[in-house]
Amino acid sequence: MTQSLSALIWDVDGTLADTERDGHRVAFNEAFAEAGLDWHWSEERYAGLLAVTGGKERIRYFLQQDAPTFEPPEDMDAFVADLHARKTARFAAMLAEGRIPLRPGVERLLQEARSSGVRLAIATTTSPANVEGLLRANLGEAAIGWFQVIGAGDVVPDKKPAPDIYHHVLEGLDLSPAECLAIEDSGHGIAAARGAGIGTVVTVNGYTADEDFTGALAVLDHLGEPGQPCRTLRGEGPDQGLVTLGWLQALHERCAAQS
Ligand code: XBP
Ligand code: MG
Repeated sequence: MTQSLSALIWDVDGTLADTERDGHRVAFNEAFAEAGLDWHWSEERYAGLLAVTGGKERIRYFLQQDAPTFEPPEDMDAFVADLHARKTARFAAMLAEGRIPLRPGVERLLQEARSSGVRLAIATTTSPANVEGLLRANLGEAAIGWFQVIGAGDVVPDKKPAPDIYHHVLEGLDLSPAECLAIEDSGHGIAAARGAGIGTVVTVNGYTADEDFTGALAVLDHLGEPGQPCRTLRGEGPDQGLVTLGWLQALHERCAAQS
């Protein structure tokens, strides 16, 4: 007997919203300027830095790659933590100004899930404050409560592509991987979800379109809206270019039947 779809587990950066190029990257650069550092992450350089998940980890990776002789004014942990806190404050301001909208189809699908009793959760590398800020700015304060579990940031030791954050969320939901589907945008993301045994639908973005999505149930350019159909890049896509809850439930059933 195949299990029905009980929960949708959402990634945040690149999935709920296109946050990297015009959000996090800009906030990092503003934080560097605020700290009196002459560093600047261009769109191209940031593409390379996305090889590492986690903002603090990404600063360290940049230092290793681009400024190996850089001597921080204080111990490196404190320096990185301070810089990242400045960046998070800048990002929060951008969110509050409404500069980071949700991607096509996200709000529609969240509402469909809510009205059908399919549970919602989040599995992300970014900090909890960024998740709440994004939801609050785009859907209102109450939307934070729509998600039964918000697994974010440093709550787990190893970040994506490690499956830890998905294990954490499954535990919080008290569900098995087979009862869930994940929605992700990146190679690291699908590796994490698949590592936890969760079927995954991918919506790519400008930074992730060419990444490795081995094992994806479907790879799309977004979730689609009436009048703005999504394109199927790999696997089987939804009719009329609209990812609906019904389509996800059918996809989940087919995938459960095959496994
Ligand atoms: C993607 C990430 C995050 C963000 C920056 O997260 O790697 O680190 O780039 O956010 P997701 P922080 O799992 O949602 O795709 O600076 O808060 O880490
Ligand atoms: Mg992502």
